[in-house]
Amino acid sequence: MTQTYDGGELLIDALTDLGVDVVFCSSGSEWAPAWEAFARRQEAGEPAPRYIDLTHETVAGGMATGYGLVTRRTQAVLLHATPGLLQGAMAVHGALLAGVPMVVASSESTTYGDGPGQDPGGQWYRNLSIVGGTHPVAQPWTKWSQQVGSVDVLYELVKRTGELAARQPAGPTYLNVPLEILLEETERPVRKDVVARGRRISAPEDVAAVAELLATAERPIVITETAGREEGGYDALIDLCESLGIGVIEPSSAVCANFPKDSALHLGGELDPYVDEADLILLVNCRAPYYPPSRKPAKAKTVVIDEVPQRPHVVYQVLNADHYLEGALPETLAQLREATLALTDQSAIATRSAYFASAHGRWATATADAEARAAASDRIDPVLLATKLREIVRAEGATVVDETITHSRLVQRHVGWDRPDSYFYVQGGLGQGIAVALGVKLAVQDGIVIFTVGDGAFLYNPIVQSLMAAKDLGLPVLIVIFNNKKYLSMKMNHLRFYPQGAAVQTENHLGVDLSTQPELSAFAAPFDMYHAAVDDPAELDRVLGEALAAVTSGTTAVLNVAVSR
Ligand SMILES: Cc1ncc(C[n+]2csc(CCOP(=O)(O)OP(=O)(O)O)c2C)c(N)n1
Repeated sequence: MTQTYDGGELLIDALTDLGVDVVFCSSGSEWAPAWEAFARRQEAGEPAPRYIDLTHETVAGGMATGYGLVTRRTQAVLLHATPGLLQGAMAVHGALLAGVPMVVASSESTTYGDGPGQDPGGQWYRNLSIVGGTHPVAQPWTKWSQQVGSVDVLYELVKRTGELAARQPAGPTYLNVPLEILLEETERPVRKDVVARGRRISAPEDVAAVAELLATAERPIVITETAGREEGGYDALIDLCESLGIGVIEPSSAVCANFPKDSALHLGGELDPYVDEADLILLVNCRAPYYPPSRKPAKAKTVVIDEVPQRPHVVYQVLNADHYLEGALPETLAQLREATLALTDQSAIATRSAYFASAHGRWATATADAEARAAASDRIDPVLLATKLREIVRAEGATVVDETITHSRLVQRHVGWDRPDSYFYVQGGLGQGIAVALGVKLAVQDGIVIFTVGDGAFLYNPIVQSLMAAKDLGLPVLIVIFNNKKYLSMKMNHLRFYPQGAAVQTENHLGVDLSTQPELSAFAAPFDMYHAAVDDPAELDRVLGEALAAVTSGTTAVLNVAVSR
């Protein structure tokens, strides 16, 4: 066995020192030096991140996103040159939206076989190269993108790439590592582990100004999309709102569990009528509260609480702030709570809490009414399916990964959540969801993961490659397809623009029909996974029970549920 130390060894050392514990790879010939380093370390019993081979870039990127959402660690994804990067681009963009720190790397030769050192192979000269290099390709959908110029800077540059990814707003960064640099023999670097990032706190006078507003407000509400994404954010938001009597809205743009749905302060997902009744609105990690963006609350002052409120990757953003608090989220919420408690009398808090409790009661009653109506249907209403899934989530402490479209509001409402990190909406383009669910499963280990998806989105997924990963890596997931045999969202949008148009008149809805789809659960058959199709409400409990039992015993289950809408 050769014992040389080269760029491949150095890359693995740098990723290790960044705290990366899993490397997700979709193969390309540039990774031979990394594979050598892994193989040598595995043989020698030396510590190294776990290495995972995936057969599609979307699966590699999506799994890293799911794993990063739960672990909050910096991820590493190895792709192939420009083609692999382009194939993986949607998943990397998804990581950008989901705020997952991730080092993405691929290669572009800069010497094409005419340089000194080892020959990288003719494919770079003949096939793979792109004018300008791969790093400008990645630049628009990553936080930062760069090419490595020499093996002498590789160690520190990989670490810098990871450190940048982990800073707020966290997200993917990209490094173009030419193969000849990975092949080059080099000195071992002086190694140093990357430590946790420092946390910011808000200036006390900024907090005091907001505390004064909050102490005297009669109808203060929080609107949040991603408070729960920060470590400790979910609990800090509960502490703030429960001790001060603040109502909470998680709008349909909320993408993770931020606040318990059964709290008496939870007002649901609709902004009306609360936004216009409110006299103070705290936008807590909420990058796009209103639509249209220029909609303004009738009378409320707005406090924006977010470590980086102006998200650089968001093109157009209207926050309408009267105050900003830009410290780390849990710390800032705790500071605000302390400062406001000292100024607020308990009777005012009780009055606010009682008002929001009755509003929550109306929302809970409407939720229960919708569930009763769904249970009375002779077909499987999607609300019934969501309600049944809630029973599993509560009983098993399961985590939901959601890639539904028209059903996402009802999944959020009727499956709901009562714990941090128990719900993740798949952000970005369709087709990454199974991979994200697998990454979440890799992180939660023995916990149950339920993946909810429409039939259209399911068909966008690299199904074969994702199920293969589920089987090979021992990551059983309960996949539940809300199947309405169409892209309902496309039809709804079309009708919004052309309510009496040619498509309606002629009953010719292009871009919608999926009625020729094969039996979707059958994709599980070659993998010996549990699979079933169901369209009878009376059968739903049985198949859900069987599917859950299969997952508990270690086998992925694909359940194709014909829903009524
Ligand atoms: C990669 C990608 N391509 C296309 C789209 C556009 N798109 C959004 S929703 C949708 C249809 C989803 O269908 P389905 O999952 O069955 O959900 P439904 O609309 O029926 O609720 C499509 C094609 C997208 N979001 N991402």
